[in-house]
Order: sequence, then C-alpha cells, then structure tokens
Amino acid sequence: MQDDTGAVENRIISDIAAAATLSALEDVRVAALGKKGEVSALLKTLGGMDAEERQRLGPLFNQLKIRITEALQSRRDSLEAEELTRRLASETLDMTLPVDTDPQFEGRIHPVSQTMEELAVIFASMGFDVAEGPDIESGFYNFTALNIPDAHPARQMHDTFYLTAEEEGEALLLRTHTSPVQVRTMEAGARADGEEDGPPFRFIAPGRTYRCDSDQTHTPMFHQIEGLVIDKTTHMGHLKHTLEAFLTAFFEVDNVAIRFRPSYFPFTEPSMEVDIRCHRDGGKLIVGAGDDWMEIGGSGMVNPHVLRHAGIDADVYQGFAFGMGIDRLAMLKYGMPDLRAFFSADLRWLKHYGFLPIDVPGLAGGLSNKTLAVK
Ligand code: 2NM
Repeated sequence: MQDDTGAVENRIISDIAAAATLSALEDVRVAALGKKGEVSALLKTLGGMDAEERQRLGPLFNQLKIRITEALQSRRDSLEAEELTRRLASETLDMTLPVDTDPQFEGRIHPVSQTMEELAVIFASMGFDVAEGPDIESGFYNFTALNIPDAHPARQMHDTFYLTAEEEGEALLLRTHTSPVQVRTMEAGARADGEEDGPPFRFIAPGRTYRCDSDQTHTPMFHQIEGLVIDKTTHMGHLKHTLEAFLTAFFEVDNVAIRFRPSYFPFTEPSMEVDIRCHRDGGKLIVGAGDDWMEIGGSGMVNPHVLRHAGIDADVYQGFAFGMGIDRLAMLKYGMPDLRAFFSADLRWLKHYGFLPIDVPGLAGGLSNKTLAVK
C-alpha cells in the first residue's frame, strides 16, 4: 500500500486542479502537507522502517512531496492571476462620473489674476485694447526706444536682469517695465477697429516685469499695468479723467480724488507722480476720502523721442501714458499686508485670499455707466 504513491499523488493532484479558490486550495495543502496531512503522515512512517525499506520508499515519498508542492504553487499562481483579472474587471473607475468635491469650488484664482481681469474689464469699457509682448526683451525696446540711452543712469536704476553679456552682440534682458510692449504695439500700428495703421492708439499693457531687487516690499518679479493714449489733441485733462474713472471703478467708490506731483521719467515730458486721496484708520486704508495722500503710480505726456522711435509723427500726434503696480493695487483693494506671500505658493494663503473661478471676471457691484462714461 505504501508503495502505491501514484494513486495518492493522482488524487491530490486532481483535488488541486479542482480547487476553485485560494482558500479551497489552502484546504488541499493542509490536508496533504499540513502537520496532520496525508503526505506528512507517509513521511513520518519512514522512521519506523528498516533501513532497506526506508531506502526504497524515502526517495519515493520525498518526490511525492516535491511534485505536490510544485502543483500547489502553480495552481496558486494561476488562481492569483485569475483573481487579479477579476478585480481589474470589477474595480473600474469611471472618469466621467461626477466627483464628490466639485473642483470648481476647490481651486482658487490668485488675487493678482483677479485684479488683472478687473483692470482689463474696466479699461475695455473705456475703449482700451489689451496689448501683450515678450518678457525677454532687447536693450532697444526696454531702454533705447524709451529715451533711455546707453550711458543713461536710469539703466542702472532699473536693476536689470541680463540674460546675455553685452559683448555677445545686443544683450537680452528681462523687461524692467511693460513700456517696451507699448513701443512694439505702436510700431506694429495696431488699433482697435483694424481699419488703418497708425494712431489713434488706446491700449493697456498689463504683465510681468522683473528687477533685481528683493526685500519686504519688492519681489524680483512683479506685475505692472501701463496705459497709453495717442491722438492729435490728447492732453493731460484726458489723463486725469482716465485715471480718476479707472480708480473709481477699481476701488468701487463714488468718488476718488487724485493729484499730480512733478517728477521725472525719461519716456514722458512732463512727468508726474500720481497720488490718490485716502484716509488711514489704524491698519485700514480707506480710498476716496480723507486728508492723506498715497502714491499709486506714475504718468506723463509721452516724450516725442519715444513716439519717433516707434515710427509715429511727433509733429502730428501726442498723448499720455501711465504706469501702476498691479500687486500694490491688489494689496490695497483686498487688504493683503504682505507682498511676499503673493509668490510663496502657500495653499492656506490662496484659500484665504483667492477667488472662486465663478467670481471672475468683474466687480462685486458690476460696472456703472456713470463712472465709466468718458467725458
Ligand atoms: C510709467 C510712468 C509714466 C509709460 C510710458 C510709456 C511709453 F511707452 F508710451 F512711452 N509707457 N508707459 C509710463 C509713463 C510708465 O510707469 C510708472
């Protein structure tokens, strides 16, 4: 009987093949190779045999154990593969199903993006186009065309990031203001209705600007908006009204008062600093009323040299330009005290100060025609 390992093997092998699940297969393994298993019992009988019998049956029993172990392993492999196939088929993920948390309410629009959108909406309603240009500029567009020649001290004042050395031909740089966009756009002769080239021009250039400067109130990258109006009789009265209309709409107040302070920019003549009337109440700033003034930007009548660099006949055309810091406008409007937090990618800050996508663009109260009518 003990010689007949073939019958035992066949029975166990067919039990292994019949095991439909991993747990059924485990039962077969325990019944054969477990402590009290059939094959284990056979191996135990070797101890009570005489030497000759042990020598004959020992290898037979051991071969039996090895073949059953191999059969168990191969059946286990195929059951596991079947199980995986079954799980892959059942645990599908339907990417088209609606999700629990609506991403529309998860992400936030950065306050600078929100503010840029508001600026574009307000100036568009006053008939301004939005002009764009490259962040990487040539010395010509960033300086020379803006009446800042090679040896001009303003070149040093601008703390420029240079990308290539001057010796390698014309040096490339990161634009220090968005004025080169104004020059390029004037040069291209773009105008809103596209009917003909040349002035009148009325556009804004919002975007990133760069200066090698970093402290509590300066970041190496910041955002600027510049505006430009060129026509035959454009004057400083138009400039003052445009800024007042813009600031009234932007700060959502009934009235703003601004004042011009004499200043100097190479690209405008005359040049004026722009102050807005305000009231400081502890840490809070109220715009539009009060007996204090706060600087909000720079402006002036475009220097005829700049017009000529852009291919405009300065004997026929004249106009104004202005520039403001977008980050500072955002800080003032939304009460954000720390400029550096703007660019720190802090999700808690974004959650607190950021805007829901459904709120953009526009302003809380909408735009009133009263404030925006250009006189
Ligand atoms: C400012 C202040 C004053 C300005 C000038 C020009 C251009 F291209 F027309 F000459 N664009 N922007 C300008 C004028 C910018 O920023 C403080």
